[in-house]
Amino acid sequence: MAKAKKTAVKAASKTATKKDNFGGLNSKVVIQMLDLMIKSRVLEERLIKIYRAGESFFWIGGPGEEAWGVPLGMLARVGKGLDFDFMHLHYRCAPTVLAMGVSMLDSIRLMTNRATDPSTGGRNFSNHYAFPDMNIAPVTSPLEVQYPIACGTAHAQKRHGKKSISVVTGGDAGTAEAEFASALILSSRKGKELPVLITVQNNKWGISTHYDGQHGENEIADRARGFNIKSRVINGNDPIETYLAIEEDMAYIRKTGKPAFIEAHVSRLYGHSSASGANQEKNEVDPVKDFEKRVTKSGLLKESDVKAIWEKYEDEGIKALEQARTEPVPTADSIWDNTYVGSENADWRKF
Ligand SMILES: Cc1ncc(C[n+]2csc(CCOP(=O)(O)OP(=O)(O)O)c2C)c(N)n1
Ligand SMILES: [Mg+2]
Repeated sequence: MAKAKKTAVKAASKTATKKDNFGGLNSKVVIQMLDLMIKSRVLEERLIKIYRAGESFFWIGGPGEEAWGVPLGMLARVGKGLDFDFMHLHYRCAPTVLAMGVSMLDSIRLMTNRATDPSTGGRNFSNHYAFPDMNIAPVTSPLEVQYPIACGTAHAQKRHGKKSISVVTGGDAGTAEAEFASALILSSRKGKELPVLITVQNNKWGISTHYDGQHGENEIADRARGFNIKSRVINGNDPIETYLAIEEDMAYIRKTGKPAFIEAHVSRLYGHSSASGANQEKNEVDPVKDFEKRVTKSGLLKESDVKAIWEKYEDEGIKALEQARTEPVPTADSIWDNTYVGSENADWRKF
């Protein structure tokens, strides 16, 4: 564990290697990116093992979206309140929340339904995070509701005037929902544009329905272009291309107060969820393995350094699970906590 850290710091003192300049990014950023991508993969594979061992009921998550999600989390301005960015994420966002500073332990607490889970008190699925102190809005199971909600926080941020932005993520199939169209309209009205980064992670699947045959537009990004939103398609399996695109678009949104749109092509590496078996897909690009090869080929890290990173996080994941196992599950008397019951809005008859 200590060895991997030391190696990373030593390599970070270089600015780039001769063989690969990684889009001009500092080598410290490149190494941090690979480190977090591996961390995310190890966590997700741990969550799948937890499901298989019968220690949880359901798994859904983000293996295959690391090259997209990690740069996004690294570039977010993390904090609480309107001075900082708001994140409206979907259920494949583990890479992003880990890059923002969420721990493996808190993810495993959610997966194993512990009362100590800070997101939901042990009452929701894996990867349904909520971290108010980091402006990470609750991940919802109903697809796409996060899109117009992101316009709401963006509206408040615009009025606040501190150049913070809202970010929203979601899948390709979900764009069929009306809320997606609403967000394009709400964010782009002339003179009232909103500082929101609208994104779609296109893995070409909605559970078992393929992308082909479901879209009249040539690419999802075309729909944003129809509303004069700055829009592009990127290879979301390439973390360097992704980092540079998000960095540029975030700067544009902060400067102009206007929206931007990114369609990122990504992999779905373990199928939709545990409902479809959570088995590894052999025909999908593995962004973590690809980037690992690129980094070692460049000479920035040795294969042994990368192996040490995997081992470090395997160790962390196992220790986190052992810790979560010792913690209590929610009790029946907390069933109404954090619901409308008992609050001022509890009785609809009084509305
Ligand atoms: C409003 C709504 N309709 C249907 C579902 C059931 N459902 C859950 S995930 C999913 C597929 C979503 O596909 P996509 O938006 O492409 O995201 P991906 O899972 O591929 O990342 C569906 C239909 C839901 N959760 N919410
Ligand atoms: Mg999809």
